Amino acid sequence: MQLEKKIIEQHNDGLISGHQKKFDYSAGSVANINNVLAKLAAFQIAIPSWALGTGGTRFGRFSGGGEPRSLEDKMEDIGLLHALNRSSGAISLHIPWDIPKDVQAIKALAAQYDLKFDAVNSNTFQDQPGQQHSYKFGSLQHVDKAVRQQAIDHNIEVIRHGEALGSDSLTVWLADGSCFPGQLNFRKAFQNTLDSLQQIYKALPANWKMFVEYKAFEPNFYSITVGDWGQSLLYATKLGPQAYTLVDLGHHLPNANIEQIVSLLLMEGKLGGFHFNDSKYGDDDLTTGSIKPYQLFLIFNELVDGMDAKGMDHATGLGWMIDASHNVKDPLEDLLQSVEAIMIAYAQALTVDREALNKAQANNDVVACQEILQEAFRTDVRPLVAEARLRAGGALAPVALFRELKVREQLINERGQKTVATGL
Ligand code: LRH
Ligand code: MN
Repeated sequence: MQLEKKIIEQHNDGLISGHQKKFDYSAGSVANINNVLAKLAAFQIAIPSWALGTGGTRFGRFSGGGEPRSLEDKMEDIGLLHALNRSSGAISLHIPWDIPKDVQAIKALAAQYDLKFDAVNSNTFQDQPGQQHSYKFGSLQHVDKAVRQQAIDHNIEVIRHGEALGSDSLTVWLADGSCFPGQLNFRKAFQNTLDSLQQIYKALPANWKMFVEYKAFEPNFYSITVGDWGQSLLYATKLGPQAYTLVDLGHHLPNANIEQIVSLLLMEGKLGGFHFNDSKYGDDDLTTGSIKPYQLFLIFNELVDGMDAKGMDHATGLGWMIDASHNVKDPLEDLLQSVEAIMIAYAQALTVDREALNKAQANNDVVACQEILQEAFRTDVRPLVAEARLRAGGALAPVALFRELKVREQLINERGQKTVATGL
């Protein structure tokens, strides 16, 4: 379903006067408004190919219908999101869930929907049909060299798929670890994993990055071999300059100070990118900003401060990706809400009065520090995000238009009620 420009213009015409009032008011309190709008327009968030269908848990899965049947359908859905909000201009593929049958056709489709290929993701956390060695007891950490080699070969194959599509980064998330004390020799597991990652690192094209994604627990529940930011940083540092850490917001133990982790990884030049989502307990993969919007703002506050300190371009300096799973929401509406929450947190961080904050910090004026930060967090920047979207040809109210057009109903008519998308 390709969204015509005139449909979006008609939608905007109906909302423009209300929007203009709100925008004029908000813009009035923002110092460098055109710079903020330009940065918002340039900021693109990659949509995970594995999160366009209904997710589920071991207790149940409740499909909403009209799910993508193929990579082509997935690109059509992301193309629709991008047409609505002009901030979803990239797709992150997961291999083997999304192996392109016809690379040239897929690249042509990407151009048609104005989509780029972000990081490609390997998968050594599931056994594929006909696979010689099982990953039950791990992959790159495995005690058996043959299993490790199988996993190394898979990651190199993923790089080749990415190269063919024009991607320039590989995300390696390992479920490897143990479920019981005594099951694993931590030092051998680390060394096997490092040796294996070094084999994969050697296969990286010169301009590629490798993102080492850490996670505290699940599906192993006693230890994970890349279990936290420190371990991921250790691997990335030992691997070399093309290796970085990847921060999935849901992969931390309760109450972890993620914004502090982000500021230090950025300072060290070893922060590669993000998997945005939200959670209250574990790796819940909920809508970004739906549970802890202040934490999301604080993370972007550290990102803007740290990237400016390094002279990094906000839009291209790091990998901006969503990683979510939709149990009760329409997958596309959920993704529209996640992108909106990320853009709002970024816009709020861009409006922080950094000079005043630095001065207050230098004076240990704790109250003033909080006042300055929360002034930005409590500023309604939604009209700024909407204005950037409007100027980029997007819809003023993406979720409302998605519903007005009865997109899900149309997809169910086209694809059926029972289609199941590959992915989580
Ligand atoms: C692991 C993870 C990883 C993906 C998977 C789909 O929890 O966050 O990034 O490979 O989800
Ligand atoms: Mn992730």
